[in-house]
This record gives sequence, structure tokens and C-alpha cells, in this order.
Amino acid sequence: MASRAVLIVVVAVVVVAIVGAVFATGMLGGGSQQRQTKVVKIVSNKDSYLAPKEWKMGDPPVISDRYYNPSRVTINVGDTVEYVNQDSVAHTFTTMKGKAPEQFDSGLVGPGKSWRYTVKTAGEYNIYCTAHPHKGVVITVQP
Ligand SMILES: [Cu+2]
Repeated sequence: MASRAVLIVVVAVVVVAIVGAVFATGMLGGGSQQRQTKVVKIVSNKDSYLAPKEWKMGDPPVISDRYYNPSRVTINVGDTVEYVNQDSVAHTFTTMKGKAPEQFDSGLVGPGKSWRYTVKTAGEYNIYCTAHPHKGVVITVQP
């Protein structure tokens, strides 16, 4: 009778240990390689369509939180960038040719609208607005 009670306790301890080990090593849910992806918001604030006085067409985009906020972001492959336009005019979120490992273009994103892109390639992405090329943002994507 007593040995049966001991056996039940031993079995219970072993079951708890196995379940605990499975959770701890991340065997449930696709293995330990699985990484939580995130969505990072980048916002165009009001009046960001206005170019700085010293800036002229042909100059490189200005990387400043005044235009895209935040204007420098580090994320991982598989993360999503959400561009949010809180300005009063339409903007784009477009990679600069030859200055991004992958090209993408949101097209015109109207006031109050947003657009999402999930990055698949590591590297540095230089992004600007085709309608207002003084606006720049740099996204670093880690492998
Ligand atoms: Cu714009």
C-alpha cells in the first residue's frame, strides 16, 4: 500500500519534470530557433512635407525624426515595419535604388493611413519619400 503511494508520487514528479523541460527548451511551438517577431511603427508627423530651408532638390534625404519618426531603427529579419502617415498630405515609404538589400515602395499613403512591410533580407535600408525627397529614414536589419 505504502509502496504504491510512493510510485504515484515518483510518476507525478517525473511527469512534471518532463513537461517543465519541454517548456524550458521551447520544444513546443516550433523549436528553439523560433524568434518572436515584432511590428515597429515609423510615423510622419504633421508638416513633415516641408523641406528644410537649406535643402535643395538632388541633395540626399535628411535623416531626422522631424520627417520620419524614429528616423533610425534597428530590427531583425522577419520583423514588420508599419509606416503611419499622420501628416496632412500623402507620402511614400520607398527604398532608394542601390541603397537597400531589397527594394520596396508603399506608393502614396494618404493622411491617417498606414502601410506595412515585412523585411526578409538583412542589411541597411535607406528609405525616402518620392514626393518629398528631403525625408529620409535608415533601417538596419539584423540577420
Ligand atoms: Cu512625402
